[in-house]
Formats: sequence, structure tokens, C-alpha cells
Amino acid sequence: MKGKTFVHIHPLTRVVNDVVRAFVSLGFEVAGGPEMESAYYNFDKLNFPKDHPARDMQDTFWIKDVPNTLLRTHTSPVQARFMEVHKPPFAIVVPGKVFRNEATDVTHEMQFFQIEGLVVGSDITMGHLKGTLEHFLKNLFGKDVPIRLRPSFFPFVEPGVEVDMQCFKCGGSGCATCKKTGWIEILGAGMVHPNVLLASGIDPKKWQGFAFGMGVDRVAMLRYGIDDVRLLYTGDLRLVSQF
Ligand code: 2NL
Repeated sequence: MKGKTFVHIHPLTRVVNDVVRAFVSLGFEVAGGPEMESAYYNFDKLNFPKDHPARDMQDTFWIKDVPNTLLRTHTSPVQARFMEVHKPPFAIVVPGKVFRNEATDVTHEMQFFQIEGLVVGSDITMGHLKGTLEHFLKNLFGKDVPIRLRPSFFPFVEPGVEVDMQCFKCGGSGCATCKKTGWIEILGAGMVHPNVLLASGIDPKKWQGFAFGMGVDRVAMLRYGIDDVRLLYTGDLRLVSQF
């Protein structure tokens, strides 16, 4: 070929690669699964009540004319499938595309990327969760990053937490990136709900686990200062060629 060839790696691909590499260096394995799922794996196995609003037509893309079939709203059904066929202990990360039926704006797309993690073993505690996330952020940013855990709720964990990291832009003193708070919400996490382990044939008296999930798009926007999530999906070379 004549002339110069430039290789550009999409910002979403960069974040997925870096995050997955950080967890693989801690001994995690990578798992994947189908984007078209059943309500059983996407909701029922994950302790979503039958009347949970996420199951709504407004929030979920249901496949027309195929009963109980949808585009997965998170990567958790992959972990549910994994737990059915693997005995603990295990540690996995699951990167993948997910879908939500909602209006788009600068922070919302109807398709986006998620990375979830799941660790199941004996005597696994919240301390293991915190230590793992600290290792992950140190690996990603090349230095210690303080984090804080705030109580939160997700149907598939108990207790659930939201995890903030100290702002990487200002170091915690307050700036536009962290909205003057010094902290950036980076992921959701928690201890796997006993119902979720039970539903996949794992005895919660013998095994415990922690899980977490993060939005890749959000991390890419923060990291690269991209102010509209929709730019990540246009294929516009003026964006892509900067990476
Ligand atoms: C978020 C929060 C989260 C999980 C995902 C999970 C999966 C299984 C069992 C238990 Cl199979 N938990 N995943 C747990 C807590 C939070 O994601 O804000 N994601 C963008």
C-alpha cells in the first residue's frame, strides 16, 4: 500500500482492553455470552421481582413475536450462565454490549458497553471487594487511588454499594470533572445475593461472592474528556482519529 497507514483504536476499545488487562493481571478469567437473552437469565435468575420496572416495555427491548426474549440490559446473564456450569472458586470479568430502551441525550445511549466482575469462593468478604477494586485502580492509573464506598441498592447484591474514586483530574480538591466534590462515581458493586447463588445451583452457606459493574462509556468520557456519549457511536473520523 502506498502512503502512510495510521492505526487508531476506538476509545471504548481502549478502556475495555485496559480494564480487562488489569483484572487478568489479578488472575481473573474473561467470559462472554449472547446479546439476545431470555428474561429468565436477564431478570429471574438475578433476583429481579416479577413487577420490577426494568422489565417494562419502556426500559427493555423485547424481541417482537418471540416470547420472553430480549436484548440483555446488563452483562449479568453471562455470569448467571457461568455459575450454572462452573464450580467455585472462580473469578471472571465480562465485557460486553448492553441495551436499554430509553431516549438518548448527552449521557444516555440505547446501546452501551459494560464490564462486570464476579468472584465466588469460600469466606469472601467486602474486604476482598475493596482490596480488589484498589488493585484494579492502581493498575489502571499507575498509582494508589483512594476510594470510598456508599450504601446503595441493586436486586442481585446485598449489601450493595456505589464506589467513588478520588478525582484523577484535581486529586480531590474539586474541579469541573468531579463537579467540585473531589470524588467520581466509578462503579456499582456488592456481595452476591444468596438468592442469585441459589438460583444457579451454588450453596450460599458454603460459598460467598462479590460482584461489580461499570459503564465503559462513562469511564471513556471521563478519561478522554468526551462530553456527548453519542459521539462514541457515530463512527465520525474526527473523533476516532484522535485515538
Ligand atoms: C452498575 C452496577 C453492578 C453487579 C453489577 C452482579 C452480577 C451477578 C451477581 C451479582 Cl451475576 N451482581 N453484578 C453487582 C453490583 C453492581 O453494576 O452501576 N453498573 C454499571
